[in-house]
Amino acid sequence: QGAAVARRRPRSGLLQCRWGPAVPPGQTRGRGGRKWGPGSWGGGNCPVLEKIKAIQKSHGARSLLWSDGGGPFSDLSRALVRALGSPNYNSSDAVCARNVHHAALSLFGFGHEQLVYDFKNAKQVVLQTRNVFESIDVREVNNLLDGMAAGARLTVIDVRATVTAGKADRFLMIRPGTDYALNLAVINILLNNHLYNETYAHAFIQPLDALRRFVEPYTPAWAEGETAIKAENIVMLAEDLAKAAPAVIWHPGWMTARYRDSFHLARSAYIINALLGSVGAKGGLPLVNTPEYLGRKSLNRLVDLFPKVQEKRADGVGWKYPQFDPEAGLLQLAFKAMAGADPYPIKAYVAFNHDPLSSFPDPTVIKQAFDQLDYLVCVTSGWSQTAWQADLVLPLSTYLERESMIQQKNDLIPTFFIRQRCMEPRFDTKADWEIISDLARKLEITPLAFKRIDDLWAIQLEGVGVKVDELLSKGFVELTDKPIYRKPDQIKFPTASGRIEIVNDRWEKLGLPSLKPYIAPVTPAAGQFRLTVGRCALHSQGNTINNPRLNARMPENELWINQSIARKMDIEDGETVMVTSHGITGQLKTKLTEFIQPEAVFMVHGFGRQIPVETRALGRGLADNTLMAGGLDLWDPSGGGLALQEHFVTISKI
Ligand SMILES: Nc1nc2c(c(=O)[nH]1)N[C@H]1C(S)=C(S)[C@@H](COP(=O)(O)OP(=O)(O)OC[C@H]3O[C@@H](n4cnc5c(=O)[nH]c(N)nc54)[C@H](O)[C@@H]3O)O[C@H]1N2
Ligand SMILES: Nc1nc2c(c(=O)[nH]1)N[C@H]1C(S)=C(S)[C@@H](COP(=O)(O)OP(=O)(O)OC[C@H]3O[C@@H](n4cnc5c(=O)[nH]c(N)nc54)[C@H](O)[C@@H]3O)O[C@H]1N2
Ligand SMILES: [Mo]
Repeated sequence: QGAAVARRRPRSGLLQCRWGPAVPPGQTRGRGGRKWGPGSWGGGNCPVLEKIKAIQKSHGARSLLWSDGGGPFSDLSRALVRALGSPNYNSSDAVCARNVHHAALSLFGFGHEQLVYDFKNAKQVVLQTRNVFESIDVREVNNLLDGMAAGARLTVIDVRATVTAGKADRFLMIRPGTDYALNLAVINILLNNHLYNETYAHAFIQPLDALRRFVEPYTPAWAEGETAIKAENIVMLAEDLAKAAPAVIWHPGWMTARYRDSFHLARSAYIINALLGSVGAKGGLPLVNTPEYLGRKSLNRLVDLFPKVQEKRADGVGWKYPQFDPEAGLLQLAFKAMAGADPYPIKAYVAFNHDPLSSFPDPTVIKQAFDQLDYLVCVTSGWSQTAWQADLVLPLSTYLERESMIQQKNDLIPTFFIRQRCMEPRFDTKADWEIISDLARKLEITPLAFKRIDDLWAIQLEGVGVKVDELLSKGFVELTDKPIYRKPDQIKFPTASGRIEIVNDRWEKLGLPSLKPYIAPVTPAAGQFRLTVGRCALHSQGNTINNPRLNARMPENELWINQSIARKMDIEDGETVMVTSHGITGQLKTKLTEFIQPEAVFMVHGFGRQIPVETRALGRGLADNTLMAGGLDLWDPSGGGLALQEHFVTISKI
């Protein structure tokens, strides 16, 4: 991969694009497929620095866009973007968890990461659109297995039988896109059959009457017609949950960029938890604890070293769309701004450890937006679809070859942890903090111009009361011995009413109803299927497909299709078929199974790589996002997440 190019060069090099041959007349310039060769890490003459400076000088500081995968490691990136005077930092979360994040904000006043899934102590766990044992968070897997060993019962609601479904006590195969109907019926049962926790509801939920009136038409019998799940099974599920309450988790979803009502689906899941009294409870969704809650201090954030940029964000978040959290923005709208120079031109873009061309729908349209850029930089540890289009690639050390910023995990036990460098980089790469510090030094942003990682750690830890040596020797420093669960009288929601807001004024004022009536999803036309997507246990998104060992085990994805339907179409198991959507066609091998809902087909995300240097991955399998033409415009107006599963494909024999 990228590193293979670097291998031939001395340690001072920098992968830098050289322009390819001139484009024949009549064709657009276009990016990609250029010749690549070494550059230098910069000495006096740093190309990235000069370019960014020049662009910001002629188009304003705001003409810089920066995106990454978000999460706890992005503090340094955010700080640099602020220091450069641009409001346009975006995470990738619009294609991941934005809907559930905003759903939590609208109900509780805090984001989804302020609640823990206490799998270890749960008695009933419902996983809806969650494949815990294949779409992995290691600690979560262990906790759920521990919980199940201690007797927790597992219900899985999915459009297909996953490994997680295979381990479940109850598997409910649902029609794709109808989960909201199911949840409304569950709320209906809880309220009408007095299965909810009245004391909790009285103390924490407002207004319950509005909710009661709203769910009246959504009976279990009605939901059966939508979801294809038997009414009696829906009732049984609600009753089982009520018996186990409050040690119940109805998971509100993680990758929730699926439908136009995913925000409301996530809200309904949270509301079910609230009615069962599990929000805040042991074995349910207790609140995380912060160091401040224990009378301690959080890590200092580097982003706070700089004043907030007052300029309006290019993606409209915070002004045109006041309902959304401006911390992460919505990248699809930043691409729109880039394409149309509206509200202003975006001329430089840094994709930091991030591959939007494989993780956002409609890569053709994104590439057209890239044509409006003067400069596209990718910081990456391996080739990616986006890096291939870049003007400059800065090679990043892999995680074992770099140390990282100290992290804080707010949890039942708030914890600090540190990642150390295990080995020197094999190739000519640098750690993320080294790359950013180098830039900062040259830009004279002194507070971020760290010479040693210890200087960065020292700023993070100032006044925190934890020594770096302790972190280095233990890896993790926990702030209490035991998990802390709050008593009900210690729970406060940071909303206007101090309670869980079933009706939220911020959204209502924008004409976005808090209780949105159910709209049935489009039923696929004859011969069509709804495209559903997800992860597999072996690969990490698209970035491991070319890894030799992982590629040997799983070189391509396959198309799950309902066996009875496939047989009628004369399609065999393992046969290569044409998959077409919006006029775009690809080929994929089939996997025939009874265990997928007949309206859906499913494929693992991340395959169908298209860049020649990834020799093993090249052209193997199919990229789901290429089948999502027009997808940048399909997003949940209340939650901001893209609706990646509002696309249909036709399958035909070759
Ligand atoms: N091994 C591995 N683990 C990972 C990742 C990885 O790339 N590889 N990625 C990580 C990341 S970034 C994330 S966000 C998480 C994602 O974690 P999850 O959200 O659990 O993972 P997914 O596989 O996207 O989707 C879960 C399930 O939703 C189902 N589904 C699709 N449509 C519907 C529907 O309409 N209704 C219902 N009920 N179910 C539906 C799919 O069949 C799938 O089994 O995984 C994380 N863990
Ligand atoms: N169509 C469709 N789109 C999706 C999804 C989907 O299921 N379908 N899933 C969505 C989800 S849940 C998420 S979180 C986003 C993720 O979207 P991205 O964040 O774009 O995806 P990643 O592949 O995790 O990260 C991309 C970059 O991380 C860097 N990287 C980090 N570690 C490594 C490594 O060890 N090897 C290599 N080669 N590169 C590394 C590389 O620069 C790589 O290009 O995508 C979303 N987009
Ligand atoms: Mo994700």
